[in-house]
Amino acid sequence: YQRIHGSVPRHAVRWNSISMVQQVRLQDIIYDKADGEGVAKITINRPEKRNAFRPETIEEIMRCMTDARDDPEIGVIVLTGAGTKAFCSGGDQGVRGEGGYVGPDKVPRLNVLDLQVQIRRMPKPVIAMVAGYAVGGGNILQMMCDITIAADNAVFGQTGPKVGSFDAGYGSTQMARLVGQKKAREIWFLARLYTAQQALDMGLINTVVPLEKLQEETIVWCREILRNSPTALRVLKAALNAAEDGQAGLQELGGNATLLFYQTPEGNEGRQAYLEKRRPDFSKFSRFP
Ligand code: S0N
Repeated sequence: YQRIHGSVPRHAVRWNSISMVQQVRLQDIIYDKADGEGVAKITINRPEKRNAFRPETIEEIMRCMTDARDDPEIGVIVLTGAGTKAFCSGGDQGVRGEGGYVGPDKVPRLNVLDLQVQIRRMPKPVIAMVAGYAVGGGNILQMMCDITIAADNAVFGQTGPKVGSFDAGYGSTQMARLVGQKKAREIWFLARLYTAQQALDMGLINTVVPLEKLQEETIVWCREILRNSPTALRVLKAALNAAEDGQAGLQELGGNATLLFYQTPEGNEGRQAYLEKRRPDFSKFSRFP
């Protein structure tokens, strides 16, 4: 073995410490927070490409999603596209290379998959506000959102099999959960486009409103959600995910149990005892039936 592969070098490694990570100026998206509303809005801003995403677009959306998640003032996140012609037309075929979509660093990526997971795990509701085309990876993004509000000009569908791409992850499985196995196979195998009303009828989206009412109706839904208990919403989302996400889903739901437990006197007794270097006294806490 040694003769063929040689020995592995054993010299000491030199670590270069990095104390700052890059800040990104938003180019492909617009990020807004509504005054005093608790709503953040992320708008894909490439209307000349029907809001197709490239790696930088996804990177920027993910940063803003993280910001909105960490902002205690934000309770709902709206994902949308600039203009009225498209929500998102999927991956930018102009930068598709071998192995993924290529950004300025020349590395091919499928980082939209990371965004799908981020939306899935977001502990706040994410609403897709869809005008125009939601096709390919754009349809998958709207499917990953908790709620979809569509304008009456919206069009949905998968184009992958026509352009040599597919999403065999959430893009297939989440679709089947939403519309059923037969319909999901039809959508993927025939790669047809569907009107907003057809999408509503098959359970792909939540509601259809006139285009000119899209923003207004979305804000009404946001306000209605924001009246409700944030903890109830986050645990319900985790529970709905957990039923389908296996160990990852249980981890998310379990995290919520820990979050709640940390807010109880029983949880705090353990921490306090450790800090005070004494034995914890859990005797006063009930053992519920
Ligand atoms: C959206 C369509 C139907 C709109 O038609 P319309 O209104 O007639 O406009 P066009 O004249 O066709 O388009 C206007 C300009 O925009 C450009 N453009 C549109 N879409 C794209 C795109 N996706 N990529 C690059 N450019 C786009 C047009 O080229 C045109 O530009 P000019 O004026 O310069 O010619 C229609 O545009 C359409 O069908 N678009 C293509 C839709 C499509 O096939 N999308 C890709 C599907 N695949 C994916 O999304 C894969 C995504 C992915 O990364 C992935 C990978 C692994 C696992 C999962 C996924 C995932 O799906 O998320």
